Amino acid sequence: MSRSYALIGYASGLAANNPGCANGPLQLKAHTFENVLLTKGIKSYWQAMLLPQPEKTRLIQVAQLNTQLAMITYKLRKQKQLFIVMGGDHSSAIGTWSGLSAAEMYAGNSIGLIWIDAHMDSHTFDTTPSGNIHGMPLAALLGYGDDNLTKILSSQPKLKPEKVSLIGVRSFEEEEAALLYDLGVRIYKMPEIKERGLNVVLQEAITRAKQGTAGFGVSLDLDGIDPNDAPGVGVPEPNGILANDLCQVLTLLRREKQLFGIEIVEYNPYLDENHKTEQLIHKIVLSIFGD
Ligand SMILES: [Mn+2]
Repeated sequence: MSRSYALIGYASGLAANNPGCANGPLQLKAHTFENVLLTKGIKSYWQAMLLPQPEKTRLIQVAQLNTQLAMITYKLRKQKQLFIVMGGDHSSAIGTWSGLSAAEMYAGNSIGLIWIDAHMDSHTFDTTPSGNIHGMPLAALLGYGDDNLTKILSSQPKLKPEKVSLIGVRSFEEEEAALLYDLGVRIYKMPEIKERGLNVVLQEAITRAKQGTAGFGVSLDLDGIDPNDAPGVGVPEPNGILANDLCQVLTLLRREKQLFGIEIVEYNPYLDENHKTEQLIHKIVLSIFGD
């Protein structure tokens, strides 16, 4: 086992309804996340801990932070270095996947993405009821929304809709659904997951993400998981994916040489119960990158 993983903390909750998730990566680092992973045979190191800087508007703060993040994942991909981004709110996806996509774009390649979430995260400023940017990252990556969010490292859309799958959806607004269905993003809502099984669904999503692409990533919003199993999130939605089921099927990713990096977001330590969500994060990383 010689592989090691670059850890990047996105210590910001500026784009969320509850800013406490800013402390998620800081708490993981304070509790020596890298040592916990090492006891499970996974080598990692902290590459960066990104903190928001004072700017005129929240939008500019989020855009600047994600530009920093994109430059990091861009470089890591060029070095063929696998990474784990720890949020922070889900606006981090804009930076994480803009960087990865830009790194492949110049060679004419695209990337796939598997997005696990209770929500669609596909609003723009024209449709959002809350104004929270963490409800917009998937739209931004597909090329829709404010230029500050859609043009990071490249003016091109960062994702091709037919290479994107959304898993675990159970709460969304009509405008988001209209955008994603029009574009042809594959959406697996909870009834389909229950009917066909999470294993089949993830296998389909992996196939979609890697066929005709250079490789793919996974963006995991912890609110995709049932709140009984992952209470430490800002926007809990009942009737989610069971943590045990998820960890079991995520082991499908262990054999995937085209998996370039993952992102685990919306961990809010203030809302956690006896470190349940924190320990689940350890288990998720082990499921994906363990032996
Ligand atoms: Mn999300």
